[in-house]
Amino acid sequence: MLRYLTAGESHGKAIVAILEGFPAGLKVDVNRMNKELKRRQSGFGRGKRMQIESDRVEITSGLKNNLTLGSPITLLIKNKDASIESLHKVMAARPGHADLAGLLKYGFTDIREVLERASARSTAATVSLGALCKELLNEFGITITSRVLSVGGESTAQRITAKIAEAIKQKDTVGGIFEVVAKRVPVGLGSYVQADRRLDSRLAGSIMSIPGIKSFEIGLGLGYAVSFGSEVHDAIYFNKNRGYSRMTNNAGGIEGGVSNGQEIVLRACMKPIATLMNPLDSVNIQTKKPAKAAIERSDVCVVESAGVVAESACALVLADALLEKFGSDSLADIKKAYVNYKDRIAHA
Ligand code: EPS
Repeated sequence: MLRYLTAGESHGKAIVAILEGFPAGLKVDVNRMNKELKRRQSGFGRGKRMQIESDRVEITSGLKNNLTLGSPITLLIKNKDASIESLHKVMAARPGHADLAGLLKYGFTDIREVLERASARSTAATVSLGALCKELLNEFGITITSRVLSVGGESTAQRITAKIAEAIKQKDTVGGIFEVVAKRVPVGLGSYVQADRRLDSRLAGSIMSIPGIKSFEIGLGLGYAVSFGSEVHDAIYFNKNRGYSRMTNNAGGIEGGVSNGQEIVLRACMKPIATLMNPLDSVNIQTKKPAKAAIERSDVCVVESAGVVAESACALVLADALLEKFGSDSLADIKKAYVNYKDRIAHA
């Protein structure tokens, strides 16, 4: 079982992740992992923090000569802005942020204590974990990519840029929809036999854990609600050379909670960032008097970055499901089991 924990405050010393259950014998390309971290920081609409940080991962355990040891892997990303001890108090909760619920839950008197950990800065840890899982998936030819489908209801590149520019001008923020596609995922990952083994529920949980994600769908998703079964289920064909095939992929690569060998297609909606430079009504948590919500340095649009984070969330689930199916100790053993299985499927 692949397990992980992350730690770190947005302006603390570092963001950290520990990954356990990762096999021995994988050669890790840290430069390639750092490219993933850089992708997370990119996109039109990111805030000033992205100009301060240039996230780079240090692997401080579980690796020798760039080869994984099978022991827990520690991933560390140092924060350049580590000013947590001197930052000002935050007194008016931002609608849409964890501010108010977190304040009440933990009994704080300063919203700063909430937003430091509730910050999407934690997604740097997710991406470092996902980058490592991508290194493993890469050994099996599995790739995961993402793209922005729409921002603020606009879907062409030009209109999306204009929409984000408008949000910047209006001191507002804007959300949107992104898509994640995983290619060459073998048939048979996940299972229909138990709720917590279903690949779709695991992907949903992983993607919904990304801050700001408000909806998630697989394949045709909500589109299933307006169609007849005959119009949307992917008919099955067989050819001696190619084996089983489909002409469509409305299922998004998953049937009955099991990968079916088609591309896995996921979509999610990232809400507009909660920090508005022209803030909404809120309340001062000390005086209880009306106040405008706090203004913190923030982003305007992070749909592209959210897609990169979701690739990692997806990579974590697929790597876990792959290890569950083919073994998890030694990469050489896993590869043998994988080849055997592929051979059986090819002759099924
Ligand atoms: C982020 C770092 C944060 C924010 C953003 C994401 O840094 P700072 O608060 O110092 O500007 O830019 O987080 C949020 C907007 C949020 O609401 O959590 C990052 O590294 O992605």
